[in-house]
Amino acid sequence: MVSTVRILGTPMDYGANRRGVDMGPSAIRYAGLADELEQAGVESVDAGDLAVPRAEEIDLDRNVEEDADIWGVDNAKYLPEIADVSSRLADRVDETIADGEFPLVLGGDHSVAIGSLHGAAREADLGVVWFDAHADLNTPETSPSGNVHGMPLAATLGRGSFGEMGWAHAPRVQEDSIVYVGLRSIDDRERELVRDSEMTAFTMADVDERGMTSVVEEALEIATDGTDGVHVSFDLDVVEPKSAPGVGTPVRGGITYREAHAALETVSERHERDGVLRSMDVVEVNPILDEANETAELAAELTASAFGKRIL
Ligand code: HAR
Ligand code: MN
Ligand code: MN
Ligand code: MN
Repeated sequence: MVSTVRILGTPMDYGANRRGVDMGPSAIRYAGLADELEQAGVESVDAGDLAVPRAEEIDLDRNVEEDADIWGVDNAKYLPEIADVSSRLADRVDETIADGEFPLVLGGDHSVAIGSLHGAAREADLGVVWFDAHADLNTPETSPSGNVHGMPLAATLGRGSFGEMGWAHAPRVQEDSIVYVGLRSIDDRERELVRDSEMTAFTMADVDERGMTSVVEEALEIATDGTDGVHVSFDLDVVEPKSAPGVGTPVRGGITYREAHAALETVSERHERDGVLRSMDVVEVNPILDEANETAELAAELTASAFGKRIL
């Protein structure tokens, strides 16, 4: 069983191209996260939300033109704001682990993972299992959109201009300890980056062929090999849009409702055996794009599965 789960809401939407994902933490709480965790038999404490200034308060023209000068980087929207939130989130994650609790980060768009990973990898060599339709490996140099939620793994690995950014680059996360599950939407330049990397990628075709349980068992083997613990990053867009419509960048052909549960049940079984899980984030829930808060409900249920909730 995991130690007390500390919920760290991170209502950040600077990394996405559509507004509303900042309401993810509220939507997941409203969907009954605390009850779900109780049913899983874990204690939880809600540490509230990190303060994140609204995008409306920030002048985007300033962002695009001046940031290029200040940071030497263009094509990474809201980078100074993301740096600020990431540093504060990383501190919270690191503190949570130091206090003996388990950090559960609620996004927010996937750029929140930059802070989660940085914090969880301060005192440990960290493996990563990345559930996502997307590879999130663009650098500002390769990104077709400039949206940082397409870049968090590049940031963590210190690729491209992220190499100079200490708040982003987490040197105790090694490429060969990162495993993708569920990929199906990769940009052309990004495809080469994934192929040329030491990361392991289980695409949807691998899930079709081998089944989710076997894929996640192997993903955990790889992510635990030579590391002190594993971070699970769960982007809700890995799930088929019919079951998870409230995400900013839906891609059809995703994992089913049951496969999603099987994936996280497999994580929890492995954790019960040898305590591998160190931290987790659940991201990209956008309740505005959802008619009945279905995606947040799924996020809450899946989190409970990860922490040991079972059918019987
Ligand atoms: N690859 C595209 C880009 O870089 C879109 C990826 C972002 N979407 C996400 N992240 N939800 O997983 O812009
Ligand atoms: Mn993502
Ligand atoms: Mn995604
Ligand atoms: Mn290694």
